[in-house]
Amino acid sequence: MKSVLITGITGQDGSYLAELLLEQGYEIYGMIRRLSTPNLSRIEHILEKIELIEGDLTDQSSINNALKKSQPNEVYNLAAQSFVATSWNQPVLTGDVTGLGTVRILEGVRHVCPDARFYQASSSEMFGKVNETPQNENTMFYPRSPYGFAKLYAHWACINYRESYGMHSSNGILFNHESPRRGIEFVTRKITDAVARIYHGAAKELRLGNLEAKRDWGYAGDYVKAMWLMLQQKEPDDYVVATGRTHSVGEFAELAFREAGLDWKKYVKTDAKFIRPAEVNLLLGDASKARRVLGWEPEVTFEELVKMMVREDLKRYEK
Ligand code: NAP
Ligand code: G4F
Repeated sequence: MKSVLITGITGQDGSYLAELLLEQGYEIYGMIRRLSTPNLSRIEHILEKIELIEGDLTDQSSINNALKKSQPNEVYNLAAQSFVATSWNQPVLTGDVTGLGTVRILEGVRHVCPDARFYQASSSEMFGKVNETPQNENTMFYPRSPYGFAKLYAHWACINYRESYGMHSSNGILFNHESPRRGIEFVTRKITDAVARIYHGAAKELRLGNLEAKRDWGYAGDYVKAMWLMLQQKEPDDYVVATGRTHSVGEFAELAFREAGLDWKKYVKTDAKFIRPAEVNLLLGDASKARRVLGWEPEVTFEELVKMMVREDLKRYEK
């Protein structure tokens, strides 16, 4: 039986990836950090089928211990300080976890299990102030936040460990992907959660920042399949994973409110508090390499994604 270590297993992607790999028959180990209240809600339904190991991306010995204990054939590094807005408030922590944390785990793999295949959660945020549209694996990087430049450092670390030590390390340059399990501070979930609260009379308005920003939004359940496919290839490589369609924050809000029979214009207010020091205005990915080499295709459309998220939040508030 193949064994796998997932960092960030308590996050959105970690939970979907763990479900996928359980279906594939993997023995699953997840690295979790100590919190005052455990954050296991996304993996509650599979807790009996996986093993959790305490560890933190800022702590080398706990990472090494997790690798020794799990003896993984595959390692998925999904853990990060992943919220772009917070990265301006906590730039050093973001660099430590999201950037250096990746080097710590690469070092761990190099010493403890050098034959393990490694996946790095790279990000379309690295394209930042985009140099061309759509963005592909050869597009120049121009990060626009401490999160963006921490991910870029991690991205290049992954490539350098591949080239220096012959490690099977791949970067998935994933564009935004969402789901009903998306953290509540990210704009899509903030919107669908607010739609449900407004619908049920628990809120009167929704305050957002830049409504013009455009993102290539896909479904997280589809994107974790691409991660797994990357590690099944003979050779490690880097891949853009995206839908090839882009929509503005305003369009997302309009559709989400409409799904609940509400007019978004009546409820959405703009608030300077949510405007970022520097913005990534437009992301649109070209995933033709992933399609060609991995045979990967997104299955859930933008409209289906919005509907799925709104319906789940409406159900949650009904309860
Ligand atoms: P997420 O829901 O925010 O999950 C992040 C995970 O990292 C959580 O499990 C969190 O643990 C863990 N973590 C945070 N700090 C840690 C630390 N110091 N040590 C160990 N674990 C730590 O993120 P996601 O949306 O699933 O994204 C997964 C990865 O893909 C992230 O690296 C993200 O930056 C990257 N990415 C995401 C997208 C996207 O659109 N979702 C796109 C491109 C790249 P707690 O539960 O304890 O907080
Ligand atoms: O949902 P967001 O916070 O996601 P963002 O910044 O694009 O980052 C996400 O995707 C990246 C991939 O490109 C990941 F690497 C990263 O980990 C994360 O998952 O914001 C999306 C857009 C931004 O342009 C933001 O300025 O929505 C705009 N926005 C407008 N009002 C808002 C709000 N974002 C948030 N979070 N909250 C608002 O009120």
